[in-house]
This record gives sequence, structure tokens and C-alpha cells, in this order.
Amino acid sequence: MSESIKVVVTGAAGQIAYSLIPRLVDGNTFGNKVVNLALVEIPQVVHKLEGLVMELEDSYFPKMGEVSFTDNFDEASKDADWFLLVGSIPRGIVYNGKKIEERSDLLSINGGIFVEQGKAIGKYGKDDAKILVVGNPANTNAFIGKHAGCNDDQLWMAMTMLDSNRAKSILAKKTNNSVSDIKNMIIWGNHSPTMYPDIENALVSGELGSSAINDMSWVESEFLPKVQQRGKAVIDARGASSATSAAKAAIDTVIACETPTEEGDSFSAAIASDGAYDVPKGLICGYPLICLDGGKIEIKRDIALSEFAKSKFKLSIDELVSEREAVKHLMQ
Ligand code: NAX
Repeated sequence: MSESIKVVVTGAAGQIAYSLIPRLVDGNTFGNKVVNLALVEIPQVVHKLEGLVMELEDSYFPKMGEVSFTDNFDEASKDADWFLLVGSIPRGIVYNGKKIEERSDLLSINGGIFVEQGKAIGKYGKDDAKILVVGNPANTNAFIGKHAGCNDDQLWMAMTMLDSNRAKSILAKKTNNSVSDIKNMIIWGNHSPTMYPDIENALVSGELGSSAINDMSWVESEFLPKVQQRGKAVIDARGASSATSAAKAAIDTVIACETPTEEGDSFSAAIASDGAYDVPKGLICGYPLICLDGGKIEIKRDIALSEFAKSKFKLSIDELVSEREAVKHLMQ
């Protein structure tokens, strides 16, 4: 009999989840494992998941195990191996009678959600559970959840893989390479427009990005703004935020955490700083990560940052510090 794995997905009736959930059970993400799904939504829309479950059943995925849906996060968390926390309250909606427009309100409201989810994950999730926060503000949500969870054996991450994939795509086009020829595409800092996509340390068909590109004015005036503002560009063009590419990035993150990283490569996600690269301890910061044989995830520590890179990275660290300040009332 094949091994099984339990995956919890929040925001399961949302647009990212609609692309993400089928890929969790199609046999490509968790290989031969049978995947049990616990889908979570808020009470107002949880009934919609009945339709999604029908579709999953009708799709005939041989690796799909039990599928449940609920608005009770504690119940969903029991013995889960993976948590994909996609659900969050978006900017612009009316919440408790107030239109949510300020980042500080967004931080506070979503922070409150992540306190409760973090506690449940710490208590009911497996001790070696991995948690990927997709819902924005992803880094600070993960910061709050990890703190509330009080379980240092569990790995909390915030998703920066989409930013990394966007950067790879732009770099591949610019250099006439395939995306698979671009490695070590690091996103430093926050998943926000302050992120720093590190072209200098990327590898383009084995050559360092700093020499493959050798044009910092293009990097500064085109590459950085294009990666940093890509989410907004998609919203402007599509009338909705990135969904299929965000789902693919979540799947890429899961696979990167389940597969030993090739020599010279790294993958992008934000995890708690242990002081690496002079980031204040505890901040959930975008780093180059590697997965070791056996599944342990570590920060890659031998990257040299140029003065240009350090100055850009600092802006993002400062933003993370100010977000931490804005949610300190939630950190009991
Ligand atoms: P949708 O609005 O389509 O779906 C979100 C779903 O989450 C809704 O169905 C809502 O009911 C649910 N939800 C809200 N609070 C919940 C809770 N406490 N428990 C369970 N479910 C809850 O948004 P979608 O386009 O799917 O985006 C989801 C999140 O991903 C947003 O916060 C978005 O900003 C964020 N993104 C993050 C990205 C990243 O790279 N980290 C990129 C894509 C995306 O912008």
C-alpha cells in the first residue's frame, strides 16, 4: 500500500485554490503518495466546496484519498503534514462595516486570523508539518502564525516562489534561454513591491547573472520594477489577481521542499531568520533555501551580496520590521 499524506488548504473556494487543489492530487506533486485533503473556508461560503468536491471526484485522480471540507480549522488541522494557507481577507472589501483599504487594517485583520490558525497548527498539526502562507501580507501572516503556533519543529514559510518564477521568465527571455536554464533565482525580503530579486547571483546556463547581463541600468530600470510590479500588472490586465501562476508557484514550493536541491541551485521562500544575512531574528524573510537529503530545509549561506543588492534588501527588511511593529499587539 502506498504512503499517505494529509494536506490542509484554506481559501479553498477562492480562485488560486481552484487551480491549486487538482494539482495536489494529480500524482505529480507528492509522487506515489495518496493525498488526503482537508479544505477550509469561512462559514459564509463553505457550502460551495461541495461543488468542488464533486468536480474532484468526477476528475478521477487515482492518488486522491479522502476529501473533507469544513469551516472548522481546528478539526481540519488534525495530523496534517502540509498546510497551504491561501485564505485571507483581501484589500477593498467591507469587513465588519468598514472598507479595508489601509495596509495596517489588512495586517491586523489577517493577523487575527493567523493567530487562531497558528495555535491550531501548533497543537493539532504533525510536529514535522510544513506550512506555506500564500494569503497576503504573506510574510507577516506567517510571522504571526509561527509565533502563535509555539512549535519550533514545524516549518513556517511565506510564498515568494511566484516572484522567483516571474524573475526567471524575464531573465530567460532577455538572454534567449529556457526558464529551466535559470537557477538560484533568489528573492530577498518581503513578498511586496520592496522584494529584491537577485539577478547578480542567478545562474544563466551556469554563468553568473552579473556577467551574463552586465547591464545594471537595465536591471534597475526594467528588471526590478517589472518583477516587483508584476502582480499589479496582472490585476490591471485581467481584472483579478494572479491565480494559475500563484497555484503553480505553491506547487513548485511544495515540490522543492520534498526534493533534494541540486548542487548550485536554491529555491525561494521566506522563512524565519536566525540572523542570517544580518536580518533581525524571527522576521519571516525571503531567502535562498535548499532541501537536504531527508527533507530538512536550510538557508543557503554562501551568497555574496553586492552593495547595490544590500541597499535594496535593506528596504525590504525595514518594511518587514515596520509590519512587525504594526502587529505587535497580536504577539502575546
Ligand atoms: P480569493 O478572494 O479568490 O479567495 C480567497 C478565499 O479565502 C475566499 O474564498 C475567502 O472566503 C477565503 N478566506 C478568507 N478568510 C479565510 C479564513 N479565515 N479561513 C479560510 N478561508 C478564508 O483570493 P485568491 O485570488 O485565491 O488569493 C488568495 C490570497 O493569495 C490573497 O491574499 C492574495 O493577495 C494572495 N496572493 C499571494 C501571492 C503570493 O505570491 N504570496 C500571489 C497571488 C495572490 O495575490
